[in-house]
Amino acid sequence: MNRIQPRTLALACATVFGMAACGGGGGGGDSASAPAAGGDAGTVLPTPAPSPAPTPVPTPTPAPAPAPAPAPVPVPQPATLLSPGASSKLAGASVDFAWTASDADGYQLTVERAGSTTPLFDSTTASTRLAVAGLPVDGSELVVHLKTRHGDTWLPAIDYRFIAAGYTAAQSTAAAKPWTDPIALPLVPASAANLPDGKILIWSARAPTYFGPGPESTATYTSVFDPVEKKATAATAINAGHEMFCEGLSMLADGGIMVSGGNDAGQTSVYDTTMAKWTRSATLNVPRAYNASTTMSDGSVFTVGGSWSGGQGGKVGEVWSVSNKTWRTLAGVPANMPDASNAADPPLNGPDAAGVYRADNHMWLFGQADGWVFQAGPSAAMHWIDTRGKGAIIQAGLRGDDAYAMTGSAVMYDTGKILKAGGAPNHDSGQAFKSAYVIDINAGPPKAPTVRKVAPMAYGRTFLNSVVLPNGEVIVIGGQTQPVGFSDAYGVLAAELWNPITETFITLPAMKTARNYHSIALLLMDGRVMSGGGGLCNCAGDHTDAEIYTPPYLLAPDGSPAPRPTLTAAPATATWGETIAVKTDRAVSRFALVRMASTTHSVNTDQRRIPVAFTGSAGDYALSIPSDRGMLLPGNYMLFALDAQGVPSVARTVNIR
Ligand SMILES: [Cu+2]
Repeated sequence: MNRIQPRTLALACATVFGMAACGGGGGGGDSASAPAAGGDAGTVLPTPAPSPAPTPVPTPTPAPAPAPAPAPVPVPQPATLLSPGASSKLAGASVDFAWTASDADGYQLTVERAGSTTPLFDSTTASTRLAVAGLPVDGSELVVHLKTRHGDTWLPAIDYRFIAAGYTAAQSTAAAKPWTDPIALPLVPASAANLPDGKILIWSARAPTYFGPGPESTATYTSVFDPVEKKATAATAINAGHEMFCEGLSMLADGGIMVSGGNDAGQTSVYDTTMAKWTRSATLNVPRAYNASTTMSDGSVFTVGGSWSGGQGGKVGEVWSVSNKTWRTLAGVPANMPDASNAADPPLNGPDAAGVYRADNHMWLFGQADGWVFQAGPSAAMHWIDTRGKGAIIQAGLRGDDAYAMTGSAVMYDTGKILKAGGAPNHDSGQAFKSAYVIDINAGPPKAPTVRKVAPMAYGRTFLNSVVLPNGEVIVIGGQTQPVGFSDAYGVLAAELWNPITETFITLPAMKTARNYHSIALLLMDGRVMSGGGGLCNCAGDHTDAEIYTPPYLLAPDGSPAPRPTLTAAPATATWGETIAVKTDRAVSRFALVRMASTTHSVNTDQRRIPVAFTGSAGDYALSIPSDRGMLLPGNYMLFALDAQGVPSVARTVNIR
């Protein structure tokens, strides 16, 4: 280094060059400034003469020589993913992952489904790229862990999230035959319910294709449909003094099916699945039809609304007590309120053009814990209903910018998360809505839920049916772009499939038959979906048949039937908070409970899909049954296992109690 002694430099400045400015050099000791003086430390300067003697310059304290800089120790750096771009949607089942080199000795790439620790792919390499094949193409969420090894040390993984590619055309739109041909039934299934053996109980009204006055008086025609054999039993007129048509429907804790109200308005009937028999239950305090009902966490049932029969207005809430088997009126839960009260305290009823006759019909009710019920619509305002004591209605805010949406649908596709789709401005008129919303009630009662508007359906639909699949997807089926009762006009034949990760719909192939007013749809134990009925009018709109849809998740990417995991052992009953042992014939990635359901008139307050956390591997699993009785309502459930590709097993029936 060109290091100059400060004193030498100072003298040189003062005595030889007389540069006052040079004085500054004396105070420093900063070697960096020294060369600016231009002096050469090795030059011998001439002795100055004559006097005066130079003023001594104070000797500055020399700065300590800095310690030599330590040799840099390289800090091992983790590799970072270069492609695909983080959070992107993958292009297909095969993806090339590439990352930075980072002077490392090796890398480990692991791909998992979100929420699962069963790897879809797991490999180490010295290369900075890996081709991964066989990833799911169901639009689900995937997590990629990239680990880097320096010598013997693995650095912590860096995690990336991706959305799996969506279904291939062969799965979603070009499947060879996703819908069965229409399967003949002995009646119009205007109502239907899952039975614990996988069959479907269906019924019409006092005649197989007609309701209302007639010589059969109060009979109801019923049948049992076997979706595997594609056969239904002959229609049987059961005479429980109850025309179970346009009724409230709820699945009870023991799997029984409760029918409240209907065309003769005041009766309640229960189907006992063990005895395969209908029995008369307690009479309602308020006769009603087009009411909705929901089971609650203690097994009691709440119903409200229903001015279609038994007089208009005043269809106050009632609770059927599971302990004393009678109905109790809730004075604090009116189904409709005078218009004057509406602005500040919007009521349960909507502003239907037909008045309260329609406006208090078909509410979307979700039973919760401790006597609470969430009412998601069809009114624009949502409500929490407290069924304890005399009952109370608590405002839960508006459903975003959504309007009153009569005969739309609302389905709980994940714990506390509800997809609302479609509906119309009136029961019998207006253009049906395409819009969809996600409502999250996980904050619990009486807090207002969060609401997000999500991408709409391709078609406006009213009188539609929505069915949640074990993977959280929701199929919307049928319905009309304008409501016209007992008619195939304006019917939408193409179904749509909603993805809960991307929150978008894709359009599915069309069924053969319009399924509008008085149609039903239900999930089957084998993961397929039944769509049937429509009409019940002794007219051209009658459809005494059903079609069964095979959703894309049951197909391999090439459209062929996908290999399915099998649930080989599961208990028949389970209770909240319990850990149950379950066996499968291969490794699986997810488990879900889907509640068995009853449905009529686009209303299905039973179905809900509750994912189940688990531990274990390779076919032996311990499932943690959720402890929230309000989310996991009592009753029969379909337990599904889903493999890494998202293919569901055939379900096993588990009664939660
Ligand atoms: Cu009806």
